[in-house]
Order: sequence, then structure tokens, then C-alpha cells
Amino acid sequence: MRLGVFKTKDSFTKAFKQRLKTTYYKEISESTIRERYNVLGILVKEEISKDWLNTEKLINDSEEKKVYYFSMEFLLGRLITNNLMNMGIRDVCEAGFEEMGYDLNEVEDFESDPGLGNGGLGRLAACYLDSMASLGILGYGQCIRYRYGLFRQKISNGYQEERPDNWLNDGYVWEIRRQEKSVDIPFFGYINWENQKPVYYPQEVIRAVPYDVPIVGDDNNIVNYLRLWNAEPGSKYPDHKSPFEYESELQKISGLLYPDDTTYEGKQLRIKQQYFLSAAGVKSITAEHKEKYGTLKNLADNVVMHINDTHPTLIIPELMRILLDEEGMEWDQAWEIVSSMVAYTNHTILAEALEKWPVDIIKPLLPRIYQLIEEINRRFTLDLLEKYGYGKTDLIKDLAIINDGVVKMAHLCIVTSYSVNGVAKLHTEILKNIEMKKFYDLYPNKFNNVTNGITHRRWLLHSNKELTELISSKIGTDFKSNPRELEKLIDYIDDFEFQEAFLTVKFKKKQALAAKILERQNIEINPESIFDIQVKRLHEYKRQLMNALHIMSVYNTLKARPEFKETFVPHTYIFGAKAAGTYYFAKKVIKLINTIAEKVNNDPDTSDYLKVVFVENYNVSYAETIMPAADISEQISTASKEASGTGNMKFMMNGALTLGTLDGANVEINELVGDENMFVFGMSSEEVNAVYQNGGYNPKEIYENDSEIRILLDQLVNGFFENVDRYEFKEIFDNLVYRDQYFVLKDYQAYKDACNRANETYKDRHQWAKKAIINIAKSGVFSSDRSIKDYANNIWHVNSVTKG
Ligand code: NBG
Repeated sequence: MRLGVFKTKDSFTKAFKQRLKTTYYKEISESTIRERYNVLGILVKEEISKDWLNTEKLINDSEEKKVYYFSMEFLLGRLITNNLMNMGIRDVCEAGFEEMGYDLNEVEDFESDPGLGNGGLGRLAACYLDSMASLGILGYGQCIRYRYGLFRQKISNGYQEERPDNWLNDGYVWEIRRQEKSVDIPFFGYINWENQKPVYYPQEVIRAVPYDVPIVGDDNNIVNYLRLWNAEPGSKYPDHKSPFEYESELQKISGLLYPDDTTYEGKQLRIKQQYFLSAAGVKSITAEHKEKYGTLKNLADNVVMHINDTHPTLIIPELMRILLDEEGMEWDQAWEIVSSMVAYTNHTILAEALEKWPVDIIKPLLPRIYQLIEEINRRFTLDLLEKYGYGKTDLIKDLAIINDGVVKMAHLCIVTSYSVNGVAKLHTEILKNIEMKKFYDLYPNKFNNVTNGITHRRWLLHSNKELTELISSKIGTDFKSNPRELEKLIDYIDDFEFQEAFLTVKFKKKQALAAKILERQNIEINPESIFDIQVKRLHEYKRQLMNALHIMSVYNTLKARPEFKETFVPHTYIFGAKAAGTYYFAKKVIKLINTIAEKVNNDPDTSDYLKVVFVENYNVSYAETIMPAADISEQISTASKEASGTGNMKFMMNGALTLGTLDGANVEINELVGDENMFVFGMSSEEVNAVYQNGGYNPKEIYENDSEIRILLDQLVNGFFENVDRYEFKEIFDNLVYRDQYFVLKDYQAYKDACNRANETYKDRHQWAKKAIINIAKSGVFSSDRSIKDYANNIWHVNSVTKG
């Protein structure tokens, strides 16, 4: 039971009204949603601050190891509901609001959704923060306080347009500026050796000011934080720059997530951002440690730093710099400390995402850091020479951290880290046996797997209260703190009434999504139809294109054979996806989906059977309405390409059936539920790799021999879509016929068969419900609490501070 203003409904409403008066000089009846939101935020933050202070005290008194999770992305989503629920005060607030004549939901919806990330990797980091706090693990995020997060997507005439996401426009109620914890980050300049020691004379110094966002644990009074670093003018002003130039450069550092890196300046900015984050984090963490222990010699006993994909790799040379140059340690001692406290997670095998930065850019920008990378590389390649001998120089070049004028960030991570992990079983196997095989041969013990997870609190308890209640009515509430307990639902899979109740909840959630789509995009969809959903970043390997071609085929069949309507269950195909602003092909696919939508939705012959919706600006908040509403979860990437996927887990936990390839974590879903409770199709990862090894395949043959595919592809370029230029989709046509590097054509018929199986299965509503319930029952293992326990036990070796 909470004390303070949240103790009862009356104490809450009294405090609320009073605070509204002192903050905005207004009576409640005159207040706006924004004001009500801010006042609620302030009151909640005050309550959080008590727990926060207590947690800090707990930390000061304890010797427990802390985890610092460095990530370029954190897709937090809204925090208000999370905070209210984890603190156990949502009911009081809801009742209070009702009494005052207002709706709490409206205020919750008002919060802006900080888009400090792109997709799965950023959302994963946010789920992990929630799990660390809820499990009582002292774990903190480190990121940049981007002025603009990921762009806001606007669909205009079917095309994606990118608009700035001004999320800080009205301030951010949860953050706290910690001016006194600021650190200076030097750039450019030169190194002088004085008394045999390197002395760095930077040309400019930028100040990193932290803003801490509290991360509230579930019902355990633990408050961790996410630290967001803001770039501000520092102590050394660069002589050669005008104030405007300096100011605009500063703003860029904490300006945009992943600025365009096709130019020299763009690349330099990316590395600046990476060093800014890495150095700010490392400096503040080591300073704090030194203040407590008076030395950094025991740093690795108390701190673990996690590198989430390669963007924060520079924490490695920065740590070395501090231990060598500031603490005066010898190389071996410093290396021993650093290499026993950094761990690295790889999130992709796509070559274009494995970072390589030109020496020509790093060296002048970060002169000392570059020297240290060079020294790490020199020692590493010497070790390799000793191990493999001079006959293997090609292998050594291949493994080197610096080669051909670039620094390979993943190599620096693997060489230094004591743990390297992939994010799903299949992904880790591919890392070990293909992508990073040479490193695996060298360090077999470093490699391990932690399958991703999602916080069941946000993705089930908060966003699907109806399903949560229904589940609780059968198996009690233990699953809320121990999601593996969902397995108890297996006893009820044949319970007719339970199935019925499940279908009712699903229907309600579909109605809610339909209402949102109607309100936002003025498209009416039928909640009685199958909701077949693909939401994720737009990328060729995720094959939204295959889904789109299949929809065209359904449309063609409905038109050509009206009797098909008797067997086809009405479908609503829903897409949500942002394409990188510079990813031309992906943007074409968005235009294609919207063009298909325009055609089929407006055709009276088919519109009762087929609707297509591309939801605008898909983000975390939208996902909270979408996940609970899905019947079918499309996870159709080319096998081997999707490291894990996490949307697949959210859908599963909300009772959608997966239609997918054996890729990423789909493989593990399949192991749990079996072929009979999902729709598996397509080439396996081995088959895909074998084709790549043999130099690819010839899609043109399929185009020429498969009449259905020929018709579909021809429709892209023969005027079938009346409202677009005939050449609008020519690149898509050419890509599929002449390259098709992601096997859309090769997998198409298998995909179509799987879609047909799903259609047939759906006709027996109770059989469908049974399969959905099996999926829910088996989904507990995908809670990020399990992932975090894996990290805590097997990699970080940290304990919960709340246990016992
Ligand atoms: C993504 C993968 C997903 C995976 C998330 C989280 C990157 C670089 N990788 O499959 O594509 O689920 O990481 O691990 O964003």
C-alpha cells in the first residue's frame, strides 16, 4: 500500500486539484489535457523520487555489481501507464479522474512517444530496462538525448514522407537534468609525449550533460534510470570555428538518430556521436566508482558494461585510455580489467550493418583513441602470428581489427569482450558457424546465446487488460510475476467456454484497432474479418513485398472467380512500417502497398472480402493497440536474415498464430507450439545459404514458367494500377525478375499455400481459439524477464537486490 498522495482516491484528487492551482493557476474545470497530464506527471515523479532515493541508498550500501547497458537506441514508448501500473497506483488515479469528471486514458494517450530508436533493437533495450528494474537488478541504460527521434511518418499520395519528431517540444516530464554530473568530451587536436607520457591537446571540447529518466520496477520499490546525454558548449571553444558553426555542430551531436552517413561529414558525425555517448558514459561511471572505492583496480568486480550492437564500441579504447593515461596502469593490467568487464551482443548478420569506419576519419577526430585501437590491434595480430604462423597472413588480415584503411568495430568488440552473444538460437549458430566462424574457432568459449524477450508487463498486462483478466480467471495471477505460469492454460485449451471467452476478447481488441484506424485514417474495416498483420521496419529481407504480391493474387482470384468468395474468409491485411529515409527501394514498396490498398479497397466487387490498410506512423504506442488485435502474425523474412524478431513474440503472447519461415526466434516458437499451431513455410536457412554459396539462383526462370507469378509481376508494369505512372514499380519488377536476392519468387508458392492453410483453419473458430490459447500458454519463455535472467546468470554474473 502506498502512502503519500496516492494513498486513497480522495487524497489523490485533493492533491491533484491543489497542484493544478499552484502550477497553472486554474480550477480543474478550466484545465486542458496537457495541463492535467503534466500535473499527474509531476505528482507521480515526486512519488517515484522517494523510491529513487531509497534505491540510490541501497546501491551505496551494497557491493552488488551494476550493469550499464550502452545502446544507441531506446524505444521507450510512453512511460505513464507503465509507471502507474508498476507503482500500483493506476486504479487510484483512474478512480480519482473519474470522480473529477475526466478520463485517465485520455491523459495517458497525451504523452509523446519518445522515438529514440529505429525498431527491434531499440525496443529490446527498453524491454530490458523494464525487466532489470522489475527483477531488482541494478541496470542502467546509456544513450543520447536526441533532440529529434526517429522521424514521424506521413503518408502522402501513398508515398512516405519524413517529418521531424519534435518530442521535446513541450518538455519531457519524466527526465531530470543532472548538471553536476556533466563531463567534458574532447575532439581533434594532437598528442604530445611529455616525460614519456601522452598528453592530449584537444582542439575542441564538448560538454555532455546527463538527463536521467527513471525506470520503475514492478511493485518492488526499485527505480533504475536511463541516462540520456545532451551535447552542450564545453570548456574549450574551437578557435577556427565561428560561433554559428560551433553551435550547429553541437546541436547535431545530440540532434538526430543515425544521421545520413553517405558523406565524409556524415561519417564523422556518426563517430562523434558514438564517442560522445561512449566517453560520457565511461567517464561518469569510472568517476562514480573511484569516488566510492578510491581506485579503479577493482572496477571489473563492480561494473559490467554491455555493448548493444557495435555503436558503443568506443567504450573499449576509452576505458583503456582512462586506466592507462589517467590511472597510470600498465597495459596488461588495464587490458585484464577491460576485457573482463565488457560484453557484446550482435543483432544482425546483414553485412551492411556491420560497422567499418575509415581510419582517415577516426584518427584526426580521436587521436588518442585511435592510437589505442592501433595498439590493441598490434598486440592481437602478434598473438595471431604466434598462434597461426606466417603462412596464414590472409587469415590474420581477415581477423585484424584494422585492415584496408578501416576499423572493424565488431572485431574490436569480439577481441576485447569476455562474452559475445547472438539473440536467438539460430542466429547464434549462424554467427558461430558462418558469419564469425574464424573468431569462433579462436575463442569458442566467448560465444553464447540469449534469445530475445519482450516485457510481458507492457505487452500483455498493460496493453491487453481484458486478456489478462480472462487468463487470471482461470489460472490465478501468478503468471504476472512469473510468466512461465501461463503454461497452466494448457489445461483449458479444450474448454469450450474459455475458447468462446478468448474469441470475445479478441473481437473486442479488433474493434478497438478498427476504431483507431477509422479515427486516424478514415478507413473502415470489419472486425469480423481475419486481421492478418505485418508490422516491423520496412526492409527487403522482411519481404513485405511477398505479402503484397499475395494480396494482389487474392484480389485477382476474387475478381476472376466469384465462387472463390465462398471459401475465402474476409481478410483485412494490415501493414505498419517505416522505411529509412534514404532507402529508395523500401519506399517504393510502401507506395506499392498503398497503391494496392487504394485499388482493392475501392472495388465494390471485392471490398467486403478484402481490405488493405497501411497504418501511418507505426510506433510503440500504435503497437500496443495492434498486437492484441491480430489473428495472424506475419513473420516471413528470408530464412537466416532475421536475427530474432520480437514482434513475433508480442503477437504470440496475445494469441495470434504465426505465419512464418523458420527464421530467428520463429524457430523457437515452432519448437514450442509445433507445426500444427502455426503456419510454417519456405526455404530453410541451410537452403538459403546453399543457394548463396552457389552464386544465387535465376528468378527469371520462375517468372517465365510460373504463370501466376508472371501475371502478378506484369501487373506491376502494365497499367493495372490505373492511378500511377506505368514505370512507378519498374524497379520492383526488375529487382524480382533479375535479382531477387531475398527469394521472394522462390518462396512465393509455399507462402501462398501457408496463407491458404491459415484461411481454412480459421473457419473452425474453436479450433482456431485452441491454437491461439496454446500459443499464449507457451509464450512465457519469451518474457524479457527470462532473457534478463539469462544475461544476469550467464554473462553479467549479477544478483537481484530485492531477493531475500
Ligand atoms: C535487430 C534484428 C531483429 C532483432 C533485434 C533485436 C538490428 C541491427 N537488429 O531481428 O534485425 O529482433 O535486432 O535483437 O536492429
